[in-house]
Amino acid sequence: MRVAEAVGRGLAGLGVNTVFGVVGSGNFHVTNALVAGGARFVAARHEGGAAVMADAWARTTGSPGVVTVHQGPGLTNAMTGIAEAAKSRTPLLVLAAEAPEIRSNFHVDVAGLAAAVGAVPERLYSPASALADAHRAYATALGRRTVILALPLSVQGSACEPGPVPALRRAYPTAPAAEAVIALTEVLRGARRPVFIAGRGARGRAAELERLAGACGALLATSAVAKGLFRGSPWNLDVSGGFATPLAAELIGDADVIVGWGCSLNMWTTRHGKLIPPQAKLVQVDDDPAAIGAHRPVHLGVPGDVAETARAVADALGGSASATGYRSAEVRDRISGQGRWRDVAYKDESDGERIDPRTLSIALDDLLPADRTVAVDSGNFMGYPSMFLSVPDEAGFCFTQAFQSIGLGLATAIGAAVARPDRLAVAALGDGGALMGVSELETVARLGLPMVVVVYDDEAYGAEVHHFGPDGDPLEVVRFPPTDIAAIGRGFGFEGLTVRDAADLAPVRDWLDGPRERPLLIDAKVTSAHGSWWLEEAFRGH
Ligand SMILES: Cc1ncc(C[n+]2csc(CCOP(=O)(O)OP(=O)(O)O)c2C)c(N)n1
Repeated sequence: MRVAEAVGRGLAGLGVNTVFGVVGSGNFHVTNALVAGGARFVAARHEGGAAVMADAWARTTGSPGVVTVHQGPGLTNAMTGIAEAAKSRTPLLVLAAEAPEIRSNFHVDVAGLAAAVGAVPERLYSPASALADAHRAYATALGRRTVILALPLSVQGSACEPGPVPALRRAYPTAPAAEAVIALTEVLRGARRPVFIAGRGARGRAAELERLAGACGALLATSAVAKGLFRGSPWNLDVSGGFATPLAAELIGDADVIVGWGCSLNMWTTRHGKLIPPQAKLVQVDDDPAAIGAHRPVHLGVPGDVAETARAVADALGGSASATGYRSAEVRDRISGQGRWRDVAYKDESDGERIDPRTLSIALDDLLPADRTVAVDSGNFMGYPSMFLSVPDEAGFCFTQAFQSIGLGLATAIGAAVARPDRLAVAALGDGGALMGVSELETVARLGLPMVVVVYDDEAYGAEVHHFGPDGDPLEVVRFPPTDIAAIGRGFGFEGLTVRDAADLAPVRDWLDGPRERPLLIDAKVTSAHGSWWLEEAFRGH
């Protein structure tokens, strides 16, 4: 058997059941071997899209994503998606064909590319070690790393004797130290207004955190990437950071203890620290000790798994303990009345020609089924869908924004849709991001995904317009003539709808009630008189 086939079959044997990619001569055999081993192959139209789809699939399923690319340009095309995954600590395995000969026109320094974006470089060293190499690369990815496994063409084409694939070593969650549990219990026992901010590392651990929060009277918030985690709790403040409601910002700002759970507490989540009151004790729980204190100095750092730590501290507080803490009837009523962005009054700036993005988002929130996955691209518009579209749980929000690249939103929605075909995928894009990632519209149509793509179309790189406009800088370089994006969608096989007014959304109802055989693209011509209020905050990070 050739190495390429043994590696593909071996990875399928480890449980790889879905692979994204663009196939060329260098990854043809390994991809087909994965398919022969039982995996589904999802063809993307651009490797950047393929990498992002695999990333979003991994975030949505919790299992490592796999993407396969051709040597040279196949890998360089995928690099932005790989960088996003690496910065997000997505478990992702990139199967990258490699032309190691220095004179090959396909040659690139694969390990150098991996290192440059924070991914782990791995390779098939020889026919004899190939299966063990692939096994090691997959196990590393499983430990929440993005791994680029170089597949040298000469090794791939060599014969090998594939032995049995060893089972993956089971990993157990890290228990917190007993002293740390005592220290955190003491902090929470003394807390009068505690707030929990849960991040990516808390996904899937809402039950343990809600139990502990009940025992100490804490309010619940998340970072953007964990939006949806506490959906349904009357104590849910939703997202902390740039997207926080005025009420969430006020209540977090009055906290006396803030505990970050699997949350880096970075500049986005804390509004550059402004959301964290100076008098509050800041605690961070994370299974990666290097994450503790990385962005903000903390009063107490607890290395440990989020669920294990929450369980241990709840037990220490007293199994069925329940404290009032921050959970007064008044706070509950305020959250219920003002806890969502749509509860905040605003002046509708729609003018018949262009729709206010808030009005658009609220109307879509009402129209679209609650069982949805929302994926958001980057740009001035990005807060509107993030803040106004509710999601059913943390798997219902896919936010590939660690690298702050535009153009990833559509592929994100595809990966999430493949992972959760039971939910309606909603891709929320700016016109700039939509046109950058446009090739994957064909993938949506070809796969028959019942997706709604909403383009917040201001005919500009609005983020730049609103950033530089107030200084009187020339803006021709960031403005564009109108594009009929609905017609572009139709060309790819979508139903296309242009929206200038809330009434123009009526066909969305018909589409939802129909067979949804073709995906729907909504080109919403949005108002753009001024920048969004979270944008200024975002630009402070530049
Ligand atoms: C790959 C990449 N190129 C450039 C940028 C800089 N940038 C940030 S937002 C933005 C404009 C995005 O325009 P659009 O998608 O239409 O959304 P809008 O800001 O208009 O809401 C640009 C060019 C980026 N973040 N990523």
